[in-house]
Amino acid sequence: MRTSTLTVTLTALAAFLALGTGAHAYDGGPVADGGTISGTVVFDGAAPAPEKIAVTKDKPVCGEEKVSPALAVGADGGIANVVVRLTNISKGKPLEVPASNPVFDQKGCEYTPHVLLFPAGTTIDILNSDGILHNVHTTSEANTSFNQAQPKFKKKLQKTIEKPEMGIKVVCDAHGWMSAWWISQDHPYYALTDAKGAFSMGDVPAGDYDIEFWHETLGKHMDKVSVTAGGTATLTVKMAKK
Ligand SMILES: [Cu+2]
Repeated sequence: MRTSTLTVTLTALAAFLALGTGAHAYDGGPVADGGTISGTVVFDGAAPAPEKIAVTKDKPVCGEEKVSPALAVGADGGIANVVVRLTNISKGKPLEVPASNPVFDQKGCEYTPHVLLFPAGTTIDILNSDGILHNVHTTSEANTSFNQAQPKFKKKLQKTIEKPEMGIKVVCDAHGWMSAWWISQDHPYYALTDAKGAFSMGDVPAGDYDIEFWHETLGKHMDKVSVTAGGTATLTVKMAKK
């Protein structure tokens, strides 16, 4: 009697703990006859002029002026650097850490790329292509934040981001205009819009999905998309200033 009560209690406790940690294992494997989700994210309204920032330090390397990378709207209204991801997928192609590390470079006192997407567990090669001191300062919640100086002789740092996290902000305390975002994923169905606002993700199992669009200054937009076997679902999404 006492043993079975304990067993029931422990089972309930285990279920409670699993809920409490938000554990939702993603199940990766072969996808047969998957579909594609592609589309464009466009700015709703007249495209704002790119914001310019006067350089106050290290001008021989950084230049006189920088264009803010925060909101880049192309000629046809397409918005670059929008993170697109499915939010309710639990099964599909495997999530694999890239065979070669993604590169995050500091060149001309700018980060390239401005938004970097990668699977959780990825090691990032952080380069300093400038002959001056930068520091890499991240603000994380799920992962460990770090703030590391990268002098001109330290051409490469490596950091592994172990856990999924949407939106790790990266800044340089020496150059206030430098900023970037790292997005660490818990499944492989994500994409980043290009300079024309276009994105595409493939091998999506047929089904109905919630799809999220996130931009650092425009916020979040949620939508729904239905994928058929071997088909292509096309979305056009508008995002506006909040
Ligand atoms: Cu810097």
